[in-house]
Amino acid sequence: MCGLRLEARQANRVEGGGGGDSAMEPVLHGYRHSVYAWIARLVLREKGVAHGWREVDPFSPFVPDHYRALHPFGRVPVLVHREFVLYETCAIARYVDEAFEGPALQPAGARERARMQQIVSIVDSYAYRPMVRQVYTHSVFRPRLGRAADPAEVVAGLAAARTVLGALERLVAPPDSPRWAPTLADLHLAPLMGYFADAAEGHALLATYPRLAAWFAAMAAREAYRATEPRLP
Ligand SMILES: N[C@@H](CCC(=O)N[C@@H](CS)C(=O)NCC(=O)O)C(=O)O
Repeated sequence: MCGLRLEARQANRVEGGGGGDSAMEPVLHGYRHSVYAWIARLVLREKGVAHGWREVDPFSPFVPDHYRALHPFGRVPVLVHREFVLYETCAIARYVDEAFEGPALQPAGARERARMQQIVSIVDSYAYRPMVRQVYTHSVFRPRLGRAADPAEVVAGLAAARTVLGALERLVAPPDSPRWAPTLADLHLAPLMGYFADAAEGHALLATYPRLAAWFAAMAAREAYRATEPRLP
């Protein structure tokens, strides 16, 4: 089941390792541009879990009823593993780490696990909206797709991002030892930071937080990050 293999896409299926029975593999329902779907794909990749993919656009007015049956809030992602249906990215990440073979993505100690959960919670509670929905969406995503963007959203997002980056500067553990291995906190934060740093303003602001910038450079260089990074048209 485990063992990382270079990405090979087939129709709506992603091979990750093991070469096992595809009917037994989990299927991730997600949107190609979603940062939360990216987190789930990054966790699956780091864990070395082969998985299928079903594309669903949660922003479309036509989210199908069968998808709403999986996710009552109509968001992405959802993981379906045999009869087990799971939504909420932090729950998906923990399930993938605990239900499959592969490298451990959660530390053993109580304090280290608490720090990991703290960073995941900061991402969900304080970082996603300003850094992705305001800065990235209005500086990168909308302009590149030819859609209307609001520069005031970028300014407001950057202001809120300063508090987030200041907190994370004190909390992240840069990979400065050979025994360093990513945790679910790193894998939750890296896609969000990747989108934020894709904006020129975000990139410049991140550079003023040296520990966080070093941490992000190391995360962005990982094979799993590069293999799962979404591409805009
Ligand atoms: N708490 C959810 C958040 C997921 C989420 O907000 N996903 C976004 C895409 S990145 C979404 O589906 N947005 C659709 C919408 O806001 O209507 C999780 O952790 O999975």
